[in-house]
Amino acid sequence: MTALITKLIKDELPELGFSHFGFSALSKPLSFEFYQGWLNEGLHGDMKYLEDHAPIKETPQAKWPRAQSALVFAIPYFPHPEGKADFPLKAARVSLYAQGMDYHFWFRERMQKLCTSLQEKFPDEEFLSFTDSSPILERDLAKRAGLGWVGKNTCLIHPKKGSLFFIGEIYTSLKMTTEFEPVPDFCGTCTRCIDICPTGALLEPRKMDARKCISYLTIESRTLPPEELREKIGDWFFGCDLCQTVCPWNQKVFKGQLSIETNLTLNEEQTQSLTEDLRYILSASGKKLEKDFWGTPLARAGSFGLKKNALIVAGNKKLLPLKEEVQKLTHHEKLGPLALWTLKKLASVEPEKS
Ligand code: B12
Ligand code: SF4
Ligand code: SF4
Repeated sequence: MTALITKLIKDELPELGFSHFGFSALSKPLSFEFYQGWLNEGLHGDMKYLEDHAPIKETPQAKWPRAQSALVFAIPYFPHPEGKADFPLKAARVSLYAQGMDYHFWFRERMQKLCTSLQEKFPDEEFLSFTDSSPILERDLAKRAGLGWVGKNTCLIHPKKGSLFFIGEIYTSLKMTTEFEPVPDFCGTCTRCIDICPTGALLEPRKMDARKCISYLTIESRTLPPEELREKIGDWFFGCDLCQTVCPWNQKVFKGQLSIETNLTLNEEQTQSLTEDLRYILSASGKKLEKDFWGTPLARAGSFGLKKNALIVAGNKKLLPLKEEVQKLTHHEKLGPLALWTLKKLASVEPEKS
């Protein structure tokens, strides 16, 4: 049966865009105690749902009683497989995974197609597809299914594919016999990811303080970032890729295509494009932003999140032409204090009036 399923998946693999896959029995995650300790230390910040998910992550059958095994899939996001032709930003720095349509929709749809084929072959069995948002410790599961090792940057890395891929899984009532060898840890003595992280979010190998991660601060958090972290966010408008782009395993796979500049050096034209991007974000209505970013990961941040990120980048890049737009936000109920911070940064470059 395992051979039959492997063939079925392999036949559909190229069409569905999966780069690699594996199987794992569905049992308590090997790193569950690590996860629980991480939560106990409060390193998840405001992501309260990660606490609520813990019991189901520990015992998947508590929610899905028939589930016995998981088929685990990876889809690379660089280059982005589902681009958006009219992506509203030209120069603002957006992490690679977000430069297209939101994978929560299209990745699941692709797995759903596979579920339909599997269901036809095994009508009495159950097949359920998930990616990201369900109570599943996905990196642990993918590691057990042989999709890669957990690097010191906390990401799952494959020696031939790098780490720029999403993870998704199909839970099934079928009992699969695992035939995938675990991928050994190839980090060795390297510490490049820990060294480059601008905010010091990687506390030690494989342990992140999410409250300090730029991805958390620009995507997940619904509050203003602490003042001491604002400068460190640099020019990242949405997410951050540095601890992955610096990784030699990604450098090897994506030769010369990945930036490791903590702050991009922009020429005059690029600076103007960035200014226009941020002017649009700072002045657009919530409705307009919602419409323009619909279906992309940026929609998750909402109008508050996008304007918050624009204020930080405007301040860090000292974009003086945005002064008027920033000024208007000083009266905003939640963004006001941040707009004042940005104005202070802009004042430091303003030529003195005689
Ligand atoms: C919350 C979350 C975040 C948080 C916290 C990230 C983190 N590192 O914990 C924030 C918002 C910061 C984030 C950022 C990003 N995320 Co995210 N995120 C998640 C989510 C929803 C839960 C992760 C979680 O539970 N974290 C808690 C920690 C403790 O668990 P973990 O990192 O998942 O895995 C740990 C254990 O497996 C453990 N482990 C495993 N084996 C072993 C063995 C030993 C001995 C030890 C000690 C530990 C250990 O080590 C891992 C690292 O601590 C998952 C989806 C999911 N359902 O799992 C996506 C997920 C992890 N994110 C993903 C992505 C793509 C990103 C970003 C690249 C997006 C971006 N560019 O901005 C960044 C990457 C930053 C980074 N270095 O991790 C992918 C990762 C793909 C991959 N190849 O690894 C996932 C799987 C989503 C998906 N379905 O594709 N994310
Ligand atoms: S994504 Fe950026 S901020 Fe987060 S741990 Fe990696 S380098 Fe640090
Ligand atoms: S940068 Fe080095 S230490 Fe970090 S994940 Fe890559 S190989 Fe491992």
